[in-house]
Amino acid sequence: MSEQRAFVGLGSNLRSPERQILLAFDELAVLPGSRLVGRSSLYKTAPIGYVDQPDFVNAVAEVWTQLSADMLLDALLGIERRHGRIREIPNGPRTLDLDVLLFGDQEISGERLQVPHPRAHERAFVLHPLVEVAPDVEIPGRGLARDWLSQCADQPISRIAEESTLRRALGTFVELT
Ligand code: PH2
Ligand code: MG
Ligand code: MG
Repeated sequence: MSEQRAFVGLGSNLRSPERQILLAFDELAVLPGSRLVGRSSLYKTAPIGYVDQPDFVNAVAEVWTQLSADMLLDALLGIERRHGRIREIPNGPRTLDLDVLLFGDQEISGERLQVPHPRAHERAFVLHPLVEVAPDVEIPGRGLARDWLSQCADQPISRIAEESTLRRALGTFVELT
């Protein structure tokens, strides 16, 4: 079975964002037909787009998967639902957002899925964790992800801690839903 190297963006700004992200990593680790091979640090980031909302916690996961991009998206939407995601304001506050950022070198422009994520290359909250887990990764059609970092230097972002450190600090989790 052939595997694709996919990158998933994680974001949360409601109901203990750090815990939402760490729990989502655990759920990504048991995705069928997939291997979670990389987890970025967690980053605190200022909201981009709709700005009247709390700061986000963002991260990126590297997943090698036998799923199709569509099946991966379905699995991610399932995880979002389990975190109580309710879609109200577009780009507004959310308990958990999971986006397919990259799927191998594929370019997909469907109704429900656009890959590479159309705004990935212009967002610090995507690029910093992405380059942390995959320093040489390319965004198809855009070139090296790291070469875009300087263009979003004005977007506030700070690394909170490595995942393992945060886990120790926050302890064992109870289900959030
Ligand atoms: N997600 C958005 C819109 N704006 N801003 C930050 N900092 N982090 C996000 O994950 C984010 C955002 C839409 O998905
Ligand atoms: Mg998003
Ligand atoms: Mg999304």
